[in-house]
Amino acid sequence: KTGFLVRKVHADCDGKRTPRGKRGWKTFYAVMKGLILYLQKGEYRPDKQLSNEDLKNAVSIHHSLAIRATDYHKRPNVFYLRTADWRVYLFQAPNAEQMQSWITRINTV
Ligand code: I3P
Repeated sequence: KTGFLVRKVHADCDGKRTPRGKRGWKTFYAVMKGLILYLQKGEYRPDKQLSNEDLKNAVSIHHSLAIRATDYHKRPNVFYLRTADWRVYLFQAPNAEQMQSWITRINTV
């Protein structure tokens, strides 16, 4: 599965609140490959190589949980992703259908 997602980092490893200055929303082209969600910055091309920064932004989906962010009202179509090492991301999908599709895809790998 692929598509544009806007990401906010809420908690780092072990659930520690991500500090100010690193909590802004950023747009990525997301590519789910096996148990990894790759987040590519910049213009999307199918043949584009992942940069070192892209690799750092990759999220391990193994034992993670995606859930609709019903308590977050500032943006629509947002879901939480909590990873096995207790990082927490918010992801905004382009529409409700895409949001649901990402949630299902992440939770059924
Ligand atoms: C954050 C940025 C986010 C905001 C967050 C800020 O600042 O403005 O958009 O989240 O608020 O800390 P920075 O880019 O300097 O990290 P919201 O859009 O959800 O308000 P927060 O600290 O209350 O999460």
